Amino acid sequence: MELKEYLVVSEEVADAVKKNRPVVALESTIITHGMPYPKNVETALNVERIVRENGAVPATIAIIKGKIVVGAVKEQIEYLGKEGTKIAKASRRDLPVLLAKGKDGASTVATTMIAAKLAGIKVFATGGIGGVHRGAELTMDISADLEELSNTGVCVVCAGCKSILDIGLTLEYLETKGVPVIGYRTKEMPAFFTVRSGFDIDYELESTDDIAAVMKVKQACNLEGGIVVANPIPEEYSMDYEYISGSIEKAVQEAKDEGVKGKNITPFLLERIEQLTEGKSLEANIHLVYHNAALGAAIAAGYCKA
Ligand code: PSU
Ligand code: MN
Repeated sequence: MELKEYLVVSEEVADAVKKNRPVVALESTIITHGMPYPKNVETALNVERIVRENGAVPATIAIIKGKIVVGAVKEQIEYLGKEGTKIAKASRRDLPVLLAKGKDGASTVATTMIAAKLAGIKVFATGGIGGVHRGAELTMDISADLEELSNTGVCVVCAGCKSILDIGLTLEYLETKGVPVIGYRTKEMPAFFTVRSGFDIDYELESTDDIAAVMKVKQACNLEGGIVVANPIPEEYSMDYEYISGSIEKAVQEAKDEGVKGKNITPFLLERIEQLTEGKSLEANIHLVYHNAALGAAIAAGYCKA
């Protein structure tokens, strides 16, 4: 068995990688588990368009019928969006089983990083990364995304992480694992729906070329692993801190009461928060993903010319 039996890279993406042109990887769990149909498909296609408008080739990643697809086409994105949570959420541990069984899977941040690296893609844009869950000192629920960031050399552009997680512990974990966290024009870790979280980050960089330079140096020095670029949601879409915190607290309590665990927690919380905010969280979510797609394309372009 060889990798090429399991990895299908679209011609456009393969060609761009070969010619050192900017490419941005995109995940599919955000489509299947992060947003409802049909907004999920509409958003995924808009994200691809935004990446293109900003000078890069989009590469939506998913596991389809036992293949890691890098550069999914519109029909595949529609399929993922319609099937939604019927498709398995696929993190690192799920990948070999789904591939061996010829099944479908939605790539999380971890799996998208793995696939991006296999395809030679350096930049990946998404909404939020997984992290250390609240109460992890008892549940040990720590996303495999953090381990992947420690090992896999891809730059992940996100709007921080949601306060469904313990943001402080997530930052501690990233520090332990040697993952640089860079604030794009901010010194504060953004909390997904809000610009602020109350947690400082060590490095603020002002330009995409500065970020590309960090990526290049990291690679030159054989410092394995990824980079987190935290890009705050645009002010005009940032939600009221008290309002969103109230909804998150309520959703977290419900998850506890209903005994929701493991990989089901994040999708459960996302859906409940959307209901509790009457769809306002979804609008914020969509806009921050667009914002990250544009920044990801600019970083990828900076990397290619550096
Ligand atoms: N956070 C979000 N939206 C998401 C996810 C996280 O705000 O859709 C998804 C991403 O795919 C992420 C995954 O990689 O959930 C993390 O899940 P877990 O905590 O089970 O590793
Ligand atoms: Mn988990």
